[in-house]
Amino acid sequence: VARSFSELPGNWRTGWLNLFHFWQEGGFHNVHNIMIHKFQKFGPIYREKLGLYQSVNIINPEDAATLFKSEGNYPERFMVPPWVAYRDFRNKPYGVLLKKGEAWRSDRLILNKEVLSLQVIDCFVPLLNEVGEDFVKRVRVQIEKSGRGRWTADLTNELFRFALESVCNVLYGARLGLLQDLIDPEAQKFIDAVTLMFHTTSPMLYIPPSLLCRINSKTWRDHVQSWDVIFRHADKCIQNIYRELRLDRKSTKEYTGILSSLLVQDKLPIDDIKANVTEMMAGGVDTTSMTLQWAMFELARTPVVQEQLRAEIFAARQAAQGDMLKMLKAIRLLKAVIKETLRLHPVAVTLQRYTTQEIILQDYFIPAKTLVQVGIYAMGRDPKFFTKPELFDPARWLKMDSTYFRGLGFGFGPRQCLGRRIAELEMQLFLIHMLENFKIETKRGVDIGTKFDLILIPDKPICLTLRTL
Ligand code: HEM
Ligand code: 2DC
Repeated sequence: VARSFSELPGNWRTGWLNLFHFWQEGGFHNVHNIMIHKFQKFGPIYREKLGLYQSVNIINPEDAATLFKSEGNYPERFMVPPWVAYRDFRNKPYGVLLKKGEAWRSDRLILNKEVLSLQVIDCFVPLLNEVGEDFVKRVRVQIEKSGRGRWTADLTNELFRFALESVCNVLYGARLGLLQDLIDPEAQKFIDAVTLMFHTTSPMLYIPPSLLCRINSKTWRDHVQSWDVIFRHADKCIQNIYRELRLDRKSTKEYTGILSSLLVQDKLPIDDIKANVTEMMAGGVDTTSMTLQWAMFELARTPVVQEQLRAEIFAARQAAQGDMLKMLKAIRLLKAVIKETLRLHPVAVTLQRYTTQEIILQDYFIPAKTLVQVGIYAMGRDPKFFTKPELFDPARWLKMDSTYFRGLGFGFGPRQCLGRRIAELEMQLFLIHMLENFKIETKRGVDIGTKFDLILIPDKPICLTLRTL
């Protein structure tokens, strides 16, 4: 018979003391390393308490499977307190990110059809493809300017602009022009606001929403201002499309983006459409751009893999004869490159679910309504689940005995990432165009670590060189 919940290893009896230790260990930027350390100390399951929040943490793919198979039709993850607090403070509606129960499920089913389903994602390909091509043009201009056949830079902001341009093209069916030299300052303000919003979230992660606005700290004020900019700018973009649609300026045949589909369908109230489109616009900037930056960095450090990938892309291009949909079906290694990048550099340090019934993990009873976190960053770097985890070896995904519950970068099940298909296509098309045109290089021996800023990001600027092939 399994052991009881109170027998779980970990220092879960002293919540505030733990928060203090956590803080001392540089915790707010080091969550991912502290977790690895705890799994080493306590084994594959431990219980912890930070401030008021209790959780059980697991690392084993089999345990993740047990958790997700029991999640039911209304899975709930940890609700990031400052995000909830902002919406309550300003009286803004929730989108799927923060909704629960039936309200979440009905929104989510409508959105899935427009954002995730196989029928609709083919429509995204031309929209994302043109943004990828424009990024290449922009790099070419920079290379010509340098007069040396190469361009060396920290691409962070360039990639933010690429990512926002991409997600807006599928949301609104319209270009914002962010890959030109002079861009709308409002768009840059939006980009900076999303980064600041994430950055100010992490220190407030374990403070309950009800307390947050009352303390009125600088972090909270910055956080509110960031969301204000995000909501205001998204609202402007949405209004533009709404107006155009009412004037009926758009043709009815061509695909004109997620927002117009949702408006024309009229299944979701306008406030819910707005809330969800705003979440997607904000969720589409730092996530894909950081993943692409890591992917290019890893490809630069492993030229052999870069050459294999380029060969696959050239062959796929040849075979597809200009048919992009066909080409995307012939790039197995590229898809593995993205999985491998997310293994070493996941955006989310953990996946979380509240249990809906009692389950058994590692022979311990876990009661219903417990927050269980799957440490996907720790899992991706553990030799028990990936041989030689430190190696960037995308081909491992094509030859592994089992990838069972190991590729969890976008989460799992009905609550998985809503933007997954957009993100995957956007990243595939970007890398196709970049590898067809440039060699990606980086200085040898520069080690880049990871920093927790709510999402995981590089701990220092990554400098890349793009060289004309
Ligand atoms: C949720 C990862 C890009 C919008 C999530 C979750 C993860 C994730 C791990 C939680 C899933 C779970 O709990 O099972 C990523 C990664 C991305 C990415 C790795 C890119 C590399 C995007 C993009 C969008 C987006 C481009 C917008 C179009 C969302 C939303 C949710 C979500 C709205 C909440 C869904 C819900 O609660 O129903 N993402 N994401 N993400 N993501 Fe993404
Ligand atoms: C952060 O302990 C660490 O995709 C916490 O596009 C647990 C936690 C809960 C939810 C996670 C969050 C972490 C990281 C960022 C995620 C978020 C769910 C969605 C969000 C993974 C792991 C993200 C980046 C969305 C954000 C959309 C938003 C800007 C509107």
